[in-house]
Amino acid sequence: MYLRDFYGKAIARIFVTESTVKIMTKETSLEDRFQQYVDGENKVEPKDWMPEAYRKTLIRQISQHAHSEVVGMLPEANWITRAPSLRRKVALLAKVQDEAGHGLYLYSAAETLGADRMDLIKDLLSGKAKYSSIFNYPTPTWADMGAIGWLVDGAAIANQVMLCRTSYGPYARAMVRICKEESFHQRQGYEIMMTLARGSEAQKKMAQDALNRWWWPSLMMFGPTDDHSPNSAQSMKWKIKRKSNDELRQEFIDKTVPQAEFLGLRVPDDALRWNEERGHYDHGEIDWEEFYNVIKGNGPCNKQRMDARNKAHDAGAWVREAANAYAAKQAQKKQSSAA
Ligand code: FAQ
Repeated sequence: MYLRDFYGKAIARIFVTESTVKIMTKETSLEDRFQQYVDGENKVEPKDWMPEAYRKTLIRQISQHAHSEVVGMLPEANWITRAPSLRRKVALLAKVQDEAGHGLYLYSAAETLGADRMDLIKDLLSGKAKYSSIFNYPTPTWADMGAIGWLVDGAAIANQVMLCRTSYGPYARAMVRICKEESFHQRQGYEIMMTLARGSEAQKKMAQDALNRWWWPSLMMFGPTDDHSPNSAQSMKWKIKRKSNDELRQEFIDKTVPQAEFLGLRVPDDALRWNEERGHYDHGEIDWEEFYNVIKGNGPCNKQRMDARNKAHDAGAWVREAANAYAAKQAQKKQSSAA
C-alpha cells in the first residue's frame, strides 16, 4: 500500500504486520522535492509549498532590504535643499523618491510571504530590525552625494543583479525593476564625482575626502566574510543568494578601482594591488569591529536615523487614519449597494 501526495505521486510505502505499521519513505520528502524544484531553476511563487525556514529567511532578508531603502533616503534627503543647481536638485529628488518606491515594492514582496507590513515597520522603529550599516554614516559635503551614488548604489547593484535570479519569484521580479533605477543612480553619482574631480583643487579634495569616507563602509555593505556569515550556506542552497558575500565584494572592488583611477582619485587602501595570478585586486583588512558596532546600533548616525524615521512615522499618523477611514467608507458603500 502506498501513501500518495496531492499530485498522486507515491511518497511512502506502508507495511502492515500483525503488531506494527511501518512506513518506509519511498520517494523524497516535501523538503527534498522543494530542493529539487529550486535546483531545477524554477521560481517559487507565494502559494507554493515552501519550508517554514525558507519563508522566514526571505521575510528577514526582504524586510531588512526594504528598511534599508527607506532609511537610505535620509543621508541624501539631507542635501536636496542644498544641491548646487536646479539640474542636480531634480536628479537627487528623483533618486530619493525612487528609493521610497523600492521600499514599497519590497514591503509588498514581504507581504506575499504572509508578513504584516505594520509589524515589520514597528520592528524597524523599535530598533529590533536591522537595515544596512551604510546608512549610519554622515553626509557633510555635496561630494558625499557623488560618493553615495557611485559607491553605495554601485555596491547595491552588484548585490541586486545577483538577486534578479533569486529563487523567490516576487523578490526576483522586484529586483529587475529596482536594478534599472539603481543604474541611473550610480551614473548620477559618478557624474557628480567626475565634475568635482575635474574642478578646482578644493573640489578635487572634496571628492577625495568623500571617497575616503565611503570606501570602507561600502565594502562592509556586502556583509561579513563567508566564514563568518551564518545565513549564507542555507541561503545559497535555496538559491536565495546566488553568490557569496566575499565573491560580490571582490566583483565590486575589481569594477570600482579602475573607475577611481579614471577620476584621478586614490582608493584609501595601502594594500590594494592587482594580483595577476588571481585576476583580481588584493585588498587590505576590513575593520569588522566597526561593522559589528554599527549594526549593533552604535554607528555615527544610528540614533539620528531612527529618530528621523520615528518622527516621520508619527507625523504621518493622520494620513494612515484618513486612508483607513476612506477605505472603511468605500467598503460600507459597496456593501449597501450590494444589499
Ligand atoms: N548591514 O549571514 P549574513 C541600497 C547582517 S539597499 C546590516 O551574511 P545574509 C539601496 C545580516 O542581516 C542595501 N546588517 O546575512 C540604496 C545578518 O543578521 P541577522 C541593502 C548586515 O542575510 C542605495 C548578519 O549580519 N541591500 O543600498 C549587513 O545572508 C543608496 C549576518 O550576515 C540589501 O539588503 C549590513 N551591511 O547576507 C538606498 C540586499 N550585512 O538577520 C538608498 C539584500 C550583513 O541574521 C541610497 N540583502 N548583515 O540578524 C542581502 O543580500 C543579504 O541580506 C546581505 C547579508 C548580503 C546584506
